[in-house]
Amino acid sequence: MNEYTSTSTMAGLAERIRAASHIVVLTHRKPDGDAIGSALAIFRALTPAKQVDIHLVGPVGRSLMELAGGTPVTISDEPPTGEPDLVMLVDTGSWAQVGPMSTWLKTQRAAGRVIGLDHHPVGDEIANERVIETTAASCTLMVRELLMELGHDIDGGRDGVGEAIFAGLATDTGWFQHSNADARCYAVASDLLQQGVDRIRLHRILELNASPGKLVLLGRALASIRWELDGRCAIMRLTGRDFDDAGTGRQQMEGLVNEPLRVASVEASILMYEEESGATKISLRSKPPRSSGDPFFDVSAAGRVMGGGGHVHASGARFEGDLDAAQEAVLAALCSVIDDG
Ligand SMILES: [Mn+2]
Repeated sequence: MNEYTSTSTMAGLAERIRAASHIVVLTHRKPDGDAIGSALAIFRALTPAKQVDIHLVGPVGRSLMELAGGTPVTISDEPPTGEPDLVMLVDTGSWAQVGPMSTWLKTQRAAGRVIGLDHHPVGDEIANERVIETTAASCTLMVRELLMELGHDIDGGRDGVGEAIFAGLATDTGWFQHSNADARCYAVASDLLQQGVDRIRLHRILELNASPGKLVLLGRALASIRWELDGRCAIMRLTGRDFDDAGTGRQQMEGLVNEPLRVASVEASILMYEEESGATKISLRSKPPRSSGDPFFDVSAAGRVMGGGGHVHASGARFEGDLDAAQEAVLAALCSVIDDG
């Protein structure tokens, strides 16, 4: 794998945007708050001066659609129609994550039209020019910098650029709790609040907006916990039956994987669920070390062992096999990367 690092600068990307009149914004499939926040911020800042199309591969949860508000988004597995002169890929740089957009993106890459902004440590050669900042708490922080480079003010009003940036920042840091919520993150959050961003409204939209079925899933997930590695790892599973009973489909699992981290002994929490295909999706989370320098579970490394990836404390993978086989594989992957000191 080539090194996944910056091949351009914010000024370089800004130049590409200045020269463009029709921009398509893409992100990873199953977009989260940061992915959508990044796309919304770009749209809100650059229109109507430019034509911007946000093209998402779903599913997209209800709360994220509410976040989008009046900003138009297309949700489709089919590639965009029409020929943009620039494609912006945000919050991912991985072929696996763009799914059904891959073929279309390859033709855009061949035409030299793709620029990328990402804060993940692992990715592929998709963007012709990219800026990668793995220390950025959210991709929306990077979008903010790019927009400021372009001379845009960050408007804090309802359905404005600031809301979109704050939404990505808040959701990617677990509302400013995760280890990635550094001083820069808090400083930008403070600036956005001063611009008038309504964090109470955003919290309600993003975090207090579930259906009753979500609690059914939470109950099933908690009831399924198996304690492994002397109680340092909790593994939960959700079956197709659980999704049927909850009436949620496989769309309302945000946050469930974090629940076992409340337990003192737990260093890593894993949520596995059955896909319709029979494969198993796996989410991994871990606690930061007690003190800096102490050992912790690097779930990004564990995810990579399984062909997935992510951040050191939040990652994911997909396993071709049932829940029992997936559990065996993910535990083996986790054990292979534990620094037991
Ligand atoms: Mn992100």
